[in-house]
Amino acid sequence: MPTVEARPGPFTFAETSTALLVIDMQRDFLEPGGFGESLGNDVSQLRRTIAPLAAFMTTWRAAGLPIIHTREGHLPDLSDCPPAKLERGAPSKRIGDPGAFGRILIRGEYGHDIIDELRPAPGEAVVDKPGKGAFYATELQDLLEKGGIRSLLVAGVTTEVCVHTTVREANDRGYECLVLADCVGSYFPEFQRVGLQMIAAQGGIFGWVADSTSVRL
Ligand code: TIU
Repeated sequence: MPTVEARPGPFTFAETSTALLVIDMQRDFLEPGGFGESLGNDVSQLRRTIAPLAAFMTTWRAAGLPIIHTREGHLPDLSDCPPAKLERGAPSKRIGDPGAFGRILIRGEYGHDIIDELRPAPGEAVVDKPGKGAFYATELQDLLEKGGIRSLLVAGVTTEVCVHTTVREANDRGYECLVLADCVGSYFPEFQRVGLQMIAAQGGIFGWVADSTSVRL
């Protein structure tokens, strides 16, 4: 069983019961012109995660271990999008509005899909979620139970929003989570730093944190 030198202490996982969970590495969050930028964010802050995560996914796949991808987005009729979420963002650049990559954060649109660099391999699960957390209104828990998964290595964007919500939810459900610091990103450097501290503080209040290079299979 690999042990990772993590914060606040060693994280040990069994390869047979661990999945890599890659959160929302979608064009709408990472590419200029997408939803993330429409909210006034600097997408370049997220793009530093792409190279380390691509390398880690290659290693993880080579070991024959499972990857689960998520995508945040909504049905074309927006019936699964709460009003307050719809009203966010600059006028005419809100969820469902036409953007550079199709309708913003709508399932089936080009911008909603995962960036080319991190495209899911055939057979890897892709979980579509309407919320920030990956458990709410999705099949994720069922997938994990059927796969016998007890631990998660977590990557993706954004650290303080969808990654945090998902890791908190996973922790409450009994999954042990190691967040890969170099493979999660925030639009805000301060939130990245504090977001990671929040996970590992208080003896690892809802998880562990380490760089992907610390994981040796
Ligand atoms: N805006 C922001 O920081 N994040 C999101 O809207 N979604 C995710 O974090 N995936």
